[in-house]
Amino acid sequence: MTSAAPDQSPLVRAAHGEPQDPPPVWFMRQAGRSLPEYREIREGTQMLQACRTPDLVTEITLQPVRRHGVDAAIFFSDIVVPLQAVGVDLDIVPGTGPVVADPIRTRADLDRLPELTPDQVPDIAESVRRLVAELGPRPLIGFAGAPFTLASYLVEGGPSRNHERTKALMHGDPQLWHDLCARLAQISGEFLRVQVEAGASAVQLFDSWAGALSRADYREHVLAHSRTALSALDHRREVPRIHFGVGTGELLTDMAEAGVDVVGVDYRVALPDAIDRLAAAGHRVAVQGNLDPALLFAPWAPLEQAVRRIVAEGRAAHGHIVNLGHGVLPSTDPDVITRVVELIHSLHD
Ligand code: 1CP
Repeated sequence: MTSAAPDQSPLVRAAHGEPQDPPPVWFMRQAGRSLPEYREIREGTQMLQACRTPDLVTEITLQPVRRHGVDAAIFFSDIVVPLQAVGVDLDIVPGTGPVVADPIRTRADLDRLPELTPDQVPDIAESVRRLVAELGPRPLIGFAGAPFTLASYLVEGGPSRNHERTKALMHGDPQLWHDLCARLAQISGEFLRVQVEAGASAVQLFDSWAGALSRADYREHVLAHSRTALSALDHRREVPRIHFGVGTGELLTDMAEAGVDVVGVDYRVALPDAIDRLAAAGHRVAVQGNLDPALLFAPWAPLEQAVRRIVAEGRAAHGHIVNLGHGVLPSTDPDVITRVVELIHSLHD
């Protein structure tokens, strides 16, 4: 299934606009609570502690690759790891997500947020190097959170449905907002650069909550900062960049402007519509997606039909990477995921 080197792998080729037959497949949140072996190895270790322990990061990243035979590994970490590395007092609370002790809402708060330097994350480079050695021809996807999504956690102090304090800051003090996002673009870009310099073959920038924004707000307050984060990799243009957000059907063409090779499509948008929108706006980019994660709970017949449809629809794109439209849900039956991977790998044009 995989060729000699990760930079020649189906995933990297598809990301650079060369359609693959069958298309490569991986799943957002493929590591994690859906796997019994993950629950077992995480027992007694806090999430952030696990993310900073190379033995655990290596093992947890490899678990879904071994079990499902997916075409890429995604580095086991979290978008808030670099924030903690620069000194932000935060925790990942089980069942909730990231919680920040002192939210950032004023200029004085921002002054407490330093830039990220590689010496703050030597363990990240170490984990990536070990993984690349273990994975052989299979690519490792590095990742980071985009400035808007990181800002939302820092300003709200934790997960948020409406992002109201974040939007209040964006509109109430645009200068402070831009300065905050510029700092986060440095942190995010540096976190990506560390992973790529250590051997990651592709990256994904998660702007998970960008779908909460209007196009006007996205373009005025967010897009340039995501572009800055990705520009940290401009010297390594052979490393493809994937950009994903939830509920971003209205923003797909704007997100494509951030300097990306692949646009992630969530399950609310039909893949042909996403492909048409991107092409009509003049973007020659690949697409990733977009099976509804809840369909993994449906009987096999409708699930198989949906998978076959998505693979067929993706053949019209400048490269297609099969994925879910958001992450694997924790109670998903892992055997269903394995079966979906086997099906995709059997689908020749
Ligand atoms: O103890 C646990 O198992 C906690 C659950 C968990 C896990 C497994 C969290 C807390 N993070 C992670 C790992 C993680 N986070 C990965 C692993 C690699 C893989 O995909 O296999 C990745 C890519 C992330 C990235 C991440 N963290 C995002 C972007 C992706 C997305 O889902 O949109 C976001 C938004 C976060 C924040 C976060 N961390 C954890 C949770 C539960 C959340 C979301 C909280 C919220 O709803 O706001």
